[in-house]
Amino acid sequence: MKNKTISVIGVPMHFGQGIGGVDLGPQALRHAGFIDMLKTLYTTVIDKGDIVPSTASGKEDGLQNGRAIVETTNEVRDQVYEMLTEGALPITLGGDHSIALGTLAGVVKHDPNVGVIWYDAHPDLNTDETSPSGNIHGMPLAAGLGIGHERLKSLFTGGFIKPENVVLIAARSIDEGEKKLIREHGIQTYTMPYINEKGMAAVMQEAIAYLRAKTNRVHISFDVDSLDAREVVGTGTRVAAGPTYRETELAFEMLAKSELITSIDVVEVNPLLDEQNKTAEIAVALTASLLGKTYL
Ligand code: 6HN
Ligand code: MN
Ligand code: MN
Ligand code: MN
Repeated sequence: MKNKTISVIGVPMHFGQGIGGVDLGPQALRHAGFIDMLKTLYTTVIDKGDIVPSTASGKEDGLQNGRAIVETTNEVRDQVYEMLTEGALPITLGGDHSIALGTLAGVVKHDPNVGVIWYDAHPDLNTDETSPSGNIHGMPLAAGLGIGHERLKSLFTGGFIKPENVVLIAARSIDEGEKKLIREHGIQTYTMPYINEKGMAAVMQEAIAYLRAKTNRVHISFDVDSLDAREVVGTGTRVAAGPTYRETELAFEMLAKSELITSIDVVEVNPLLDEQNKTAEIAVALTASLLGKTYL
């Protein structure tokens, strides 16, 4: 058993995209045994329950539900920041990926040099101007870097993430505006063809060495749509040709051994799209790997 305190907060919010049910993500993860899993690995697990999101605010100022998302993620930022100052490892359960506006704002307020792993089929580097959908769940990483709508950037009361401290893993659905941003800022991006060519172990070795050279604290934002579309039914924006459960388990075990991970998001689980809560179960098992579960 490890001694560090784990603190969990649920954010049952769906305003960052249009499909209902992702707001049931925290409940689905809890039903799949998320908290019990943590208790098998850590002596102190604090479940702070779920934040109550604001009510839908509609389209204002060019952002769909922008006000509701900013109000809700303000609270996420404050909670995550507080957990970090207390020395805990915060885990935030989504909800759609817009909740990462709050977690990124919280982790960077605590450590301006924090690293970020974006384990996702998508880079989530759109702005209100480049987004093909207008959905804010495709924008949190851009805002975290200080790019995009003022209203989203205003959450970052403790500064922005450094682009050189960000690593994208499993990206394979990348919009034109996102490509431009990745090139302009030289964001370290491990796309699927690169992972296929080198193998996941070599890629993770490279990613870990890259981050270790810059920081000793890394936030991982784990979007379950990172996994191959065939493996995760319960999520709203599935993409083919992704890493398998097995490859992701390997990647996360390597991250556990690196001892770099200091905060975690688990997002985009939608039990209404799922079969028998399997996506939540996979997310629970993979988070266990990330936290150092061993088989023997
Ligand atoms: N996610 N790039 C697309 C968009 O609408 O901006 C998809 C975003 C998906 C976001 O999965 O967190
Ligand atoms: Mn508060
Ligand atoms: Mn995402
Ligand atoms: Mn995604």
